[in-house]
Amino acid sequence: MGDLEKIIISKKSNLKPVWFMRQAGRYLPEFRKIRSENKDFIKLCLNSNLSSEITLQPLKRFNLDAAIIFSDILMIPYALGQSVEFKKNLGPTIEKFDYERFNSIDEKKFIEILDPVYKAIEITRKNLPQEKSLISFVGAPWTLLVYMLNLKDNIKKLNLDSFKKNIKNIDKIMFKLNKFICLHIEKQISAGANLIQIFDSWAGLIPKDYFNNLCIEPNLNLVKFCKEKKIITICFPKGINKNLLKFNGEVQPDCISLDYDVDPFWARENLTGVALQGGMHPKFLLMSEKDMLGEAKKYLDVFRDVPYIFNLGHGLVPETNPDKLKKLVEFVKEYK
Ligand code: 1CP
Repeated sequence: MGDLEKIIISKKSNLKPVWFMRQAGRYLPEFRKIRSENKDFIKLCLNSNLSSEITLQPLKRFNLDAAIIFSDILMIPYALGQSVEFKKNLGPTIEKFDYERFNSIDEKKFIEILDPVYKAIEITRKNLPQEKSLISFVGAPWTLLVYMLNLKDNIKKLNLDSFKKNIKNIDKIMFKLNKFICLHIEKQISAGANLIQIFDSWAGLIPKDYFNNLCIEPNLNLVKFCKEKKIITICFPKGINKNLLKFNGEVQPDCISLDYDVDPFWARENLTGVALQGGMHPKFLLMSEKDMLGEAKKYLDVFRDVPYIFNLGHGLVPETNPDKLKKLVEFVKEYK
């Protein structure tokens, strides 16, 4: 068992494991090399050997406690019939949602399309030392919907009365998404992943009146499913700030990943009975070493006596210098 699982299950505070969101990514020259030779991002995610190699790249450089499988939350919409394209520096472009096509995909077809992801997990687990954890992940239903239905720019136009009318078949879409996200979780765990992070990266966009329906309930459904299967969960509902108190009380995941807007002192006092992770702003890795380590010390001091996994408040940015990251990992490892 890796330190991540130990800390989450036994709520020990003497271990301070470390890993980073987007630790496999564009700030690493060895990733950029593979990426430049593989222009189609989805195809790259579906190349089990390369995806496994990319997953392990940061662990060759840094003394990290976990690997996170190189994939994307948008693999689910892709397997549910929507084509996805990643244009340089633009983020993902997704084909217009087609309900009939979405509805026509069954479990067999879905698993067939995503099988290379499960193979990549198998290969990676075999090549990863026993004491290192392998994290798999999914996007939460709301965050997937933001991409699938292109909601990011239209969010202000939505209001409580119009939402259900505006988005035809929303209940059916949510139902099917939940089912297929659970399936993807289960298949990733069977393939050898040790825990699941649920990314609700756009939870902060949810209008207040929908918070229960679109954040609490869908995350609760996923966490309940995982608990039944004894799967460890880390939830990352980004941007909900003090609503984390309600989230923790009602969803009760094993671990909550904090974003950079959450006050760490507030989190320590208010988010109890749960392991905590992350929080430090990724921009500190672009500052002087003194500023970066000073901020890291702040988080380590605040969470000294609680179960805490060192990480950031969001993913590493492409401008991050790998040597700086190495210093940060060493600092966390030496912290007493
Ligand atoms: O052009 C490139 O090289 C692609 C950049 C890239 C990478 C390296 C994308 C496109 N996805 C990934 C991998 C990825 N995505 C991982 C790999 C494991 C690791 O962390 O090292 C993970 C966990 C994700 C998850 C993901 N994808 C999230 C949730 C986390 C977050 O950042 O909030 C989201 C929102 C996505 C969508 C996505 N995929 C890629 C981009 C640039 C985005 C975000 C676009 C946006 O801001 O809307």
